[in-house]
Amino acid sequence: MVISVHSDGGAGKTCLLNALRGQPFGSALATLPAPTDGVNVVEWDCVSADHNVRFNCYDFAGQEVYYTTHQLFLSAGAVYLLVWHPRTNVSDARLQFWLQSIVVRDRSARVIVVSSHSDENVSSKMPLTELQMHFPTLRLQQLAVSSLTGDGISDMRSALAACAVQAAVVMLIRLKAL
Ligand SMILES: Nc1nc2c(ncn2[C@@H]2O[C@H](COP(=O)(O)OP(=O)(O)O)[C@@H](O)[C@H]2O)c(=O)[nH]1
Ligand SMILES: [Mg+2]
Repeated sequence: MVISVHSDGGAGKTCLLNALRGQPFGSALATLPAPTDGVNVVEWDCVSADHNVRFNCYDFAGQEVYYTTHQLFLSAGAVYLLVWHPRTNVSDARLQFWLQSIVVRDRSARVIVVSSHSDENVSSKMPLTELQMHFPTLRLQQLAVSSLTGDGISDMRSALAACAVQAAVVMLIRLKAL
């Protein structure tokens, strides 16, 4: 199963993937280029309360020069993480831009919109209802996390594993229908 992680640069994608994979905060910033250059692909065995799932995680560069190439990597059935730093204005974070780039590839994609940096206690006014109205075919949910303190990370593992299981069931049903 694929996790595809998107946002403008500096929102916290790489730190989030490290936190999900149980790596100490800042550790992989030492081993990975920061900001991420191009795309990093890492394998992760996600162990959550209910399911164990092996993910290939695509950590994309936020730099503008790469935005169009992201399209090449978006695969149907993937789980998408759209990371947003709540200190950034919602329109500046261009959530609609990223969702549009996902929906053209996979109209019923599962997308978790992630408010990062929850340790900074900035109130996050996530317009999820509005986004859902703009993109009615996407399956949107939101979570808040801190990769620094680990807050919300375990919930995110469970949410990702649940999304992966749902996606696998849908694929099986489609295969059986062939
Ligand atoms: N306080 C805090 N800082 C974070 C958190 N996540 C990332 N950062 C910092 O935000 C900056 C950008 O993070 P990074 O993961 O490289 O962003 P990316 O460009 O989206 O991959 C780095 O300086 C991180 O140390 C977090 O949850 N809390
Ligand atoms: Mg990065």
